[in-house]
Amino acid sequence: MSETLENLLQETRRFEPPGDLAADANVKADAYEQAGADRLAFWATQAGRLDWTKQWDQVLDWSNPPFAKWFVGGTLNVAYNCLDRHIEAGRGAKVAIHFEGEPGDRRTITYSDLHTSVCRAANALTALGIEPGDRVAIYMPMIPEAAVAMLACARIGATHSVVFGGFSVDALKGRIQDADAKLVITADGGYRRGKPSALKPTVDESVAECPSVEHVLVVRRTGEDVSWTDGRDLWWHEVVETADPVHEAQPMDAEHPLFILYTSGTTAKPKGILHTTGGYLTQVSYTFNAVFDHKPDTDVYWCTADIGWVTGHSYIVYGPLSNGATQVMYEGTPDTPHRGRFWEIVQQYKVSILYTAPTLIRTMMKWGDDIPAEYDLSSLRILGSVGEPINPEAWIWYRQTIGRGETPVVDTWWQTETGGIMISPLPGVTATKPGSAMRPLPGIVADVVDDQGNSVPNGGGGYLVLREPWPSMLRTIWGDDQRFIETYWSRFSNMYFAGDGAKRDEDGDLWLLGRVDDVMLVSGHNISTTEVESALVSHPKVAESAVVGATDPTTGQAIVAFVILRGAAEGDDALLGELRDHVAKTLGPIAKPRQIMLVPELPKTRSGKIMRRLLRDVAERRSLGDVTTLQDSTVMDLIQNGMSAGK
Ligand code: 6R9
Repeated sequence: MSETLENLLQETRRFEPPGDLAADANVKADAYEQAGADRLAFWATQAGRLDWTKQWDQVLDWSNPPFAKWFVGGTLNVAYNCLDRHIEAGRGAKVAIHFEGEPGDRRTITYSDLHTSVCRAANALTALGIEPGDRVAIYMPMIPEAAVAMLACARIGATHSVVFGGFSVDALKGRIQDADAKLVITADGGYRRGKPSALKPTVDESVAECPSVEHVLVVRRTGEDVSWTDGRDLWWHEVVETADPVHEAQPMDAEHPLFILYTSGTTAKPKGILHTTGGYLTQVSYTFNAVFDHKPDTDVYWCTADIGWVTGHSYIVYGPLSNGATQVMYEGTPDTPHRGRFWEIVQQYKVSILYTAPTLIRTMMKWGDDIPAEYDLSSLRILGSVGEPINPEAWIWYRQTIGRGETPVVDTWWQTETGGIMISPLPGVTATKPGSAMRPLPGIVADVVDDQGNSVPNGGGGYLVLREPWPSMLRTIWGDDQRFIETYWSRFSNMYFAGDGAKRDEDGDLWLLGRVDDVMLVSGHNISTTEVESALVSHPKVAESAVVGATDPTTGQAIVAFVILRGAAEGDDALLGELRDHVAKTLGPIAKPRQIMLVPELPKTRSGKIMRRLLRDVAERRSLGDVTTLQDSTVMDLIQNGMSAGK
């Protein structure tokens, strides 16, 4: 990219925190001052929220950048911090997880129950020969045993590698091999879209080519028949549920590897992002408390992510449990058996903090306001968003329709690599702007820089970078330090390159503009896909859109937009003209799409991010590239057959 990104979108709406929430907030404005005055002392204070078996000697060792060590010399156990200490404080009877299976089965799991399960699993894993530092692959549906498996690994110092349960044989095999996992923990299957969806056959096929795997531990969830390899395969209910429920958590070094999580990357080999123990838990625990203003005695929290993504690791397992939260865990899809399922769950459990993704918010918008209107959502007091830029109109819809026009919306920017939330409003402090993630959290130093790595002034756009190390930062790419340096630390010297475009507005607040690879270059102007998409979504008839730059003989690239209409809206040539004009009016004539295509669906990754690469193939009339990470592989047929194009 030769120039900085254009900033086109003007958004002037502001939402102050509710007075009572601000008065009673866990974190107040002075946190920014404290962290600004002494960042390392600030993080040391946050580390003090955890129980350490040995105090650290040094907060940060940055003598060999970019390889950071946090809380050097300290020891602690992550599972102890998520379980035992709550029980020791008399809160063992508190509900940790309200599990809601897709078929409607329910389980209420207290902290004591979860502790017992994790201790049994820890003993079982040890009996299977798993030792500290060994890798364990976890390939599971969204059931409590997934969290139990992760915590059991943490308890004995094994490094887990969770692979999303929707991934294919090749993806699972590659990840098991890259990490040399000794054990795979899986289930016969889980429930998706109203029926059982098998997992064990994928494991069988993968493990056939993974000589490092000694055992496969299988949870019985669906009860469907599975093929069985004697000696290798073991049932969870035979091995774990009969194991000794007493287990003493072992102290781990602060830098002991806690988990590896692979980021898919668009083309290249997946990167095994390595997270360690003390710094990771410090940051996810603090940010859960700060960003969601979590009150352990009254809040019920629900994060709709899958445990296979970093959001599930940090904000279903480690953040909430280290804070002693009560949370909902839901196994299935949002429209099974009906499109009100999410809101029914909010009503049923009186969820007060909801954390979900823009893709789901836009889907709910598309389904129409009358669905959430059927449920009592008055328990909600904080709404979170993560995963993609949230369009201002989707943000407003979330606040108005789900949050009664009262609840703060926290748009949280972070990555698998950052481990925890980095940029976000604080709900009791920040006057929010729809579509902006606002400011780096206390203790985080982010910036927007130009091509040369110079900070852009307010009103400018460029690349998002992190200027100082942070506790939950990735430590390396598993087995590939060189790639770690090249990917994140070589674009600019002494800065972490996040790969996202951003702008800083006149007030100094940050707006994320999507991956820099997606930026379009139109007649010499860099235009962000996010801004054009947001302009389209601000039209009352548009539910969702994805924008790409297609090669164009005159302008270099031209803007091609794919649009899903809201509810019952009818698409005709007049509407397409109106939408193009609407973008031109909102952002300026340079951003007017050359072409808009109405589509029934958009291609998304399994974590809900739009795959613009495939849409570029459509726009440029090429055959499609790799579609294996698509959530639904039939979507591209739908798009190519059901497209009505307008000029
Ligand atoms: C947590 C997660 C990371 C990428 C990141 C960015 C996008 C995430 C965002 C956001 C704008 C937000 N992203 N949150 N963009 N606003 N609030 O999603 O991790 O799967 O590794 O994806 O997601 O592009 O670089 P991961």
